[in-house]
Amino acid sequence: MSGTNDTLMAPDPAEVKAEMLKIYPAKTAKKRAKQIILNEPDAPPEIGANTRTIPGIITQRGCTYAGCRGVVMGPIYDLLQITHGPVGCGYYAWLTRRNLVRPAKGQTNYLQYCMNTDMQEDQIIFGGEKKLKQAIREAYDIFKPKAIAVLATCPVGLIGDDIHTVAKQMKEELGINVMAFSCEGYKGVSQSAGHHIANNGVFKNIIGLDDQPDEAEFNMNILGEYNIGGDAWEIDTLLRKCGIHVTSTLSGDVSYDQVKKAHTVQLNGVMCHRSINYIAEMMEKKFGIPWIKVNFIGAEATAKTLRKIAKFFDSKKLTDRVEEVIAQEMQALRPVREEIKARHQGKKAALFVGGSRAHHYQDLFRDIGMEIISAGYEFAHRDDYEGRKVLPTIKVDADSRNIEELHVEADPERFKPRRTPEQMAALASGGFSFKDYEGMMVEMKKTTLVIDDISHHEMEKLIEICKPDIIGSGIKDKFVIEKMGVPCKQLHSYDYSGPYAAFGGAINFYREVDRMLTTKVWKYILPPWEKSGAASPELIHASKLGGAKKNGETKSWRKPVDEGDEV
Ligand code: CFM
Repeated sequence: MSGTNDTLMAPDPAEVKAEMLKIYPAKTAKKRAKQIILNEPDAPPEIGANTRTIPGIITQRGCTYAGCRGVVMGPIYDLLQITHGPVGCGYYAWLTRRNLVRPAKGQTNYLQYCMNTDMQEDQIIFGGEKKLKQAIREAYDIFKPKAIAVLATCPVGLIGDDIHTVAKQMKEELGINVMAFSCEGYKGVSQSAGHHIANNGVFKNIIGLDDQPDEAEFNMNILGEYNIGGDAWEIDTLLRKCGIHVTSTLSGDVSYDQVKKAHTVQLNGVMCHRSINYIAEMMEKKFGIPWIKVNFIGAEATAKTLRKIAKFFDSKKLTDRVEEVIAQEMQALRPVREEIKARHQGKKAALFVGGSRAHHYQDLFRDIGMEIISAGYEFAHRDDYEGRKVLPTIKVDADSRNIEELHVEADPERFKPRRTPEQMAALASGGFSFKDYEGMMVEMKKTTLVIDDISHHEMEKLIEICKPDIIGSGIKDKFVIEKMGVPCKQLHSYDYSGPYAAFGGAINFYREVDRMLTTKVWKYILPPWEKSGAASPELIHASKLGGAKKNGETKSWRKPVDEGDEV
């Protein structure tokens, strides 16, 4: 059972892989074999990623619309967003993700609204442009927003509604910024395509509209940070303590006006490489803003990131302050970490999350001495696994060709390198690197199983054979995992907890994992492989607890295992 080490063995990863593939038809097994890789940190082997999920396989992925509307656009809280499509598609538009906002007094916040054109059969047959125009007018009359975004769901593309022309016409009619996103759910193999479409739209339609920079000595953006459970607030508080100002967090608790001037900063820090690398790259080309990879998940990772940012700004004052803050924060964190580490050293975690967290959260588990036995993304690309060095070798297939690659050139007036060539050379010789995401695999142990777009079947096999003590994953598999007696930490929404970023967040995370690993509740769940020939789950539990029928009565299986146990 989970929570203890006694039954843990070290199964041969190659055998685990074979066992996972055994049940599949030959063609499926062949394809999945490319997505289940035994790691080689020194020279990460090629992994199959960002390819179509095989029909019939239960995947955790979402759709392109979810990636655009829900993930990247969603948190821009005063941009009025209208989903063009049937009403059911509006689901992802309404607080399904814990991207928290705390708009300042007097600021508008549309996050609690779900705006949808409610396409009916009529529009599917005769077209929905008229209804969309009406919806935009209606929304404008009621809310008088600064800007409106229209986001397409599948039928819009199928029937060929020209939402871009509608947006243009409405922009003229209303005199505000109206933009459209062709992010139909089927556009790509996952939500990843939706990130790219959103990046393009934000870059074309919002970034650069306001050239007035915030007044701050050290000024940067945090890109790819969505304030899940309050992470962006934790990061902002920490950076503020150090004296660093964040102009725009894309997109976490951010206003339309903040995004408009994102191009005025000196540096871009990229948290989630998968969802936002496009904007980072385009801002560098057009405006000359360099980007570095940052990671505020994990105490050691946070300290490393702060030092990297300080190095870029090259100021003694900032460097000293950063060291002071790290020392203070670590002093508070260390005793908690050590206490929890003592209880869980050597326990095993597996992580299957999205496009960046399956990497970042490894640091948090390692902070408390835990080992990562397997990890994988749902929809990341090869560069997120193997590092950006493989970018030139990634095959462009029909699915990726579907997504527009913007042609970006240096802005004739506004392009301004943030560092002189001499400064760049000095940074490089000091070991500083820009655009340097090395991916997940270099940081994982040799032969660790790296599994892309894991299926429910593979997850079950992994649990059955490798018996991890905890799994970090999402809502779609959380309860399947927990029914097998293994605690599952939701690393998308954090269940109802968080923040987990920066030092304060790390403490929250250690405590949460500690609670999950020490609770006795897992003793009451019998995983399927321990059941044998029993008639009902009640009976199995009753007999396991020594509570089988006594004098015609059945002892409740919910009774604690050990007398005196507190549950
Ligand atoms: Fe980036 Fe994200 Fe992620 Fe992502 Fe997501 Fe998310 Fe995620 Mo869920 S943007 S790739 S599309 S870090 S919603 S905040 S948790 S799958 S790992």
